[in-house]
Amino acid sequence: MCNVLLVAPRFVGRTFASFQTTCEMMGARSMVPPLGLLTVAALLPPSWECRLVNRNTEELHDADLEWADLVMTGGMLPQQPDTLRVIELAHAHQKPVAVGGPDATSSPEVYKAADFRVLGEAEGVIEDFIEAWNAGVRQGRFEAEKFTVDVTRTPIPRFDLAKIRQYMGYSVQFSRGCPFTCEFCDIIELYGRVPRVKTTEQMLAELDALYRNGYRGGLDFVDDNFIGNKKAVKAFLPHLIAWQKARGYPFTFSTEASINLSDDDVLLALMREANFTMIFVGIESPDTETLVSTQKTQNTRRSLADSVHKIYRAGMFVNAGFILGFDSEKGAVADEMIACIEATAIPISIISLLYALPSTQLYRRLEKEGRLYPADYHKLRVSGEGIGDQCTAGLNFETARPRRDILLDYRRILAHVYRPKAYYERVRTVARLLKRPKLDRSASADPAPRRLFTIPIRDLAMLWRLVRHIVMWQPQALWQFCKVLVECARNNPRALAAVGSLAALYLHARPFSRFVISVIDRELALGESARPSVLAPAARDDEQETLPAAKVA
Ligand code: B12
Ligand code: SF4
Repeated sequence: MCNVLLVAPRFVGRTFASFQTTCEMMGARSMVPPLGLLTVAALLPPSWECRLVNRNTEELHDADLEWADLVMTGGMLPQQPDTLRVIELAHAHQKPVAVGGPDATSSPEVYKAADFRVLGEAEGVIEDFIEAWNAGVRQGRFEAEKFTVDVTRTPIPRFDLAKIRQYMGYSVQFSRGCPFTCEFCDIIELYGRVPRVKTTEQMLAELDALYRNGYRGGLDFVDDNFIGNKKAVKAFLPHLIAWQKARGYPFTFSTEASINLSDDDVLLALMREANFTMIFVGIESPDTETLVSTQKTQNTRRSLADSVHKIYRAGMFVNAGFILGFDSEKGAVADEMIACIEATAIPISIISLLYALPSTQLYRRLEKEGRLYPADYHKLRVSGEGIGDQCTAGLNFETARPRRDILLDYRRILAHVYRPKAYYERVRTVARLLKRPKLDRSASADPAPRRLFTIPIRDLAMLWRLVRHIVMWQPQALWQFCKVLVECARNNPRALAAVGSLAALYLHARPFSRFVISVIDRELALGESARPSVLAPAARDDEQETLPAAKVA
């Protein structure tokens, strides 16, 4: 018996991917519950009682810590400062802390204050930890063997621990790992290059658990690359389609996939039929030389616009990532990137500065070349306030072309693509091209939604809420929004939900892009004086005794 308090640490600063304003508009406090911690909870012995406190959505009270015998915490890089704070808080209550998750796995040396460091995928190491805990051990480092965890043994995450009203939806995971080798990517270092997939039965059991709990709505497949193992995903999707049809399509899905999805008509058709509505694609750069030098060759030898539009025609809209600051950039790249964003017509283009994440090929190369800045370099550069992700903390290294030029390019792209007119022009193209399927909801066991004429009152209420927010916070976008909405209602009404979603996402994207511009302006004003010195390799706190897999220190 053990009382385990799982604590999701707060994200520091402001980040694009948090979509904070969109969440608030929808009455939520965060996008999704922390699936890593929900999975860890499911791996603990049934006799251990678990509670979850997410510091992004609720307070951590003294009483929570008093209740706990053990605190388990961890997350991603922007959660690092708060993870360290949680360790302090737990220690102030004399409670031992086990830390894990992607950032602890990538940078274990940062978390020396924790009593236990449980690194890598929990499925591969938790049994040793539990055994040690039960034997009275109260300190140690445990490490899962890399990329060998059999995800077919991963239990159903403890979805019940999350207070769903605080979130936009849930996330699930079908596969881990990605077959590609992009130089800047930490996925392949953390989860490997051979995608490991769950079984169909396992996946459907997860969906059943959510469905039985009464959940309906968005489900994000947080796979690193949903189509990383095409054979497996093609075998799974027909069952997913049958599951959805049999229940009248209770879920709408989103995921992340590489652009070669557009080469596979069968896969596109299956995902459409399963009710996937949004795909995140890493486009990174329109420049072939850059893509080749960063080892993202799957994005070359194609018209990006044709590929993206093909996904639209299959009924799914695309959000994409773009990056500036690669060594291969010869001169100004702003015009080319703006042209690419406009030609592909991707409304939510997450444009960031290249960031060398710990433990990536890029990090190792820059370290060898003596070009890395210290971890807290942005505090030296500009005031640390609000700095949260690669948009504001990027370029953590000595760049090949002048830093000022990259920042000016970045500023120009953001200022251009997030103007209301430019944004809604892209939404208009989506609204025109998106061919959403007609879903047969007749098998639904849920009470039929109340309607005004033919439109569900729930949808009308959501539209009203959205319009109110646009009027209050983005009056300059109201006209553009109304034009696209009316045009879409006339010509392609099935795409209306996507237009609504994209308008809701813009409530966050526009102010966030302006915030990033203000940070860049601050840095540009400081000029060379803000330039940190590079990190001498010897200055790194390089750990340390790495113990063999799953052994106690
Ligand atoms: C979904 C996702 C998001 C979502 C939602 C995140 C959320 N709140 O849960 C969104 C879109 C918001 C997001 C944003 C970002 N993300 Co993100 N995200 C992911 C993604 C794709 C899946 C996360 C997930 O749910 N995984 C499924 C669970 C089961 O896996 P897991 O979390 O790794 O947990 C396992 C182990 O790590 C371990 N474990 C986890 N926690 C703990 C705790 C303890 C105590 C123990 C013992 C073990 C343990 O056991 C689990 C089971 O094996 C991962 C990649 C990945 N494959 O995980 C990136 C990832 C976590 N994100 C990352 C980053 C950098 C970001 C951003 C900062 C930048 C970006 N990529 O846009 C932003 C900013 C976040 C913000 N909110 O401000 C990096 C983190 C790198 C690092 N060193 O910390 C990752 C690894 C990959 C990447 N490059 O995108 N992200
Ligand atoms: S395609 Fe995406 S997940 Fe795969 S290696 Fe490249 S950046 Fe990483």
